[in-house]
Amino acid sequence: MRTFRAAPAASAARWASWSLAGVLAGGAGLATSYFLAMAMTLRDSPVLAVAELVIRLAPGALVEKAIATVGHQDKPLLVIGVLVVTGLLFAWAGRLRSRSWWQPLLVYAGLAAVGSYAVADQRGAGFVDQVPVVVGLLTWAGLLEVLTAPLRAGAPSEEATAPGVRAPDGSRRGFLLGGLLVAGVSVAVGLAGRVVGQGRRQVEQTRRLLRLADVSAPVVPRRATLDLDGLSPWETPADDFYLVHTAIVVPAIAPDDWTLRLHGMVDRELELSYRDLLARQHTEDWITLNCVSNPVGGPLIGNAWWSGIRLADLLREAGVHADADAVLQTSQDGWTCGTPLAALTDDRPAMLALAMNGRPLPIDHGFPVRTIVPGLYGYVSACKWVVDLEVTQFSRISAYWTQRGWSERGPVKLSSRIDVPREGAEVAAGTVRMGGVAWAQHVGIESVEVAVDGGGWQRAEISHPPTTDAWVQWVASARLDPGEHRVKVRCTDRHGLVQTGVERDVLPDGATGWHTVGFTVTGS
Ligand SMILES: Nc1nc2c(c(=O)[nH]1)N[C@H]1C(S)=C(S)[C@@H](COP(=O)(O)O)O[C@H]1N2
Ligand SMILES: [Mo]
Repeated sequence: MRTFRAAPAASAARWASWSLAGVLAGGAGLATSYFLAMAMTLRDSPVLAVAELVIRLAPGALVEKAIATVGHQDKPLLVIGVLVVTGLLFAWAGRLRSRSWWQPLLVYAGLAAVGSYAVADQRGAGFVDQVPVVVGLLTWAGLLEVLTAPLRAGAPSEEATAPGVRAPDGSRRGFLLGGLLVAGVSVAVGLAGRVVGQGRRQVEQTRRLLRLADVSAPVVPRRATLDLDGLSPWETPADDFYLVHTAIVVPAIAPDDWTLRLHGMVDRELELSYRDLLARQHTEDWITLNCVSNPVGGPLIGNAWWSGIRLADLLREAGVHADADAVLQTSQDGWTCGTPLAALTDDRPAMLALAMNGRPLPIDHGFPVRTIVPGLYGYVSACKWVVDLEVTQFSRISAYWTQRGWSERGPVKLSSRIDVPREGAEVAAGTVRMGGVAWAQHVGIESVEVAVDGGGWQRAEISHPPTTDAWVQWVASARLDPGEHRVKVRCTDRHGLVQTGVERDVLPDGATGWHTVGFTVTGS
């Protein structure tokens, strides 16, 4: 039985110290994760992601009521709410540390799991979006140890703490100094995050307000689409358009700060500003962009309405030397690609694009200016945040992906994909409708065929967009009995080339093979 108890005031002070240590370590973790999210230009910090998750999970009626009650303050209030709850949990974790080293870790891990889930639940989130959460968790765990070290030294065990016995002055001072330092650094890191995030926010603001007079809104051509539930939309919305880039910190370039140098094997070097581009004749087209890393049937493809300046015109003005055969493109993030000069000067609408689907390019898609070349994979042509074009020869250059084993030339391979039914889907017996997309940029799709359960090829209906640079949609149907079925698809281009069934990996110049989908037809 214990005969002595710490005087209430001293005990309260000790509890307060442990709680404070928990809150300070937690705050430092939040500050680091916020800074990282801003520096990596991820959309939001984990805290905001959690707040948004709460909004998504809350019943609609409740959200509406909350908005009606607190007006437009609902979001800040929600963020504050999330911060208060986390703060209390941080304090609790701090106290737990007075008893055990692993219990606070469980609290932190739980919080990190919620943050991680919220981040992953955001549209288009990937592995890198988890980095701030992980670093935040490590910061919590590490700093809690550091901050509570003096407290643990000052109170080695409960029995030894007699009434009126205070922690030695040294450890007390140590705790306070450590706490102040952590608090100060956290605030500094948080502010730094704000400053870093501001660049992108300002550019995003400029982008939103930008009105491009010569850019017209996309109007999906009538004959370009077919009607089938589950088919990829013929025009890929910018928000759903696949993203591939090597940059972790995506360049945020204000249009006024952007210039492009066109030089190398030319008679006259050109230096162009964003305004120069705006003043020029615009070209617009539907163009389907593909990634060479797209596996057969994969999602790394999209079709958009691009507006910009024809590269053929600029190159003619610069006066390209006869012995040049390549253009080395450089992004402001240092990424490079080598593009065949011929693809930029022939009749295809290769362009410096300013707009995607009638709006200035999203930052992640290369704002303010990127290159788009129909018929070439993105890795050899579609330079985002492009700032330099050097007319040169392939024999003299090597570019980012070619240095890493990918082919120097990257013409898009004709291919096709099944969107409906999905792999593993269950569909009702009777006439089963199938559909998808097919592409053979700048040559055009002549026909699409499907084969069910190893039967013969059967012609699908295809859509007829007004350009060969965009994909077509296809639809087919078959009467199928209940049971397991497999469908495969292939296409033929207008030169008569039939899509090969030989299966090849994406490396070094794009996958081949027929997309195949297995599904179940249910009885009745
Ligand atoms: N600056 C830069 N541009 C780039 C890349 C990159 O990593 N950095 N990736 C290329 C690749 S591999 C592809 S497939 C396309 C993808 O363009 P998107 O992200 O707009 O879909 O961009 C190309 N342009
Ligand atoms: Mo790519």
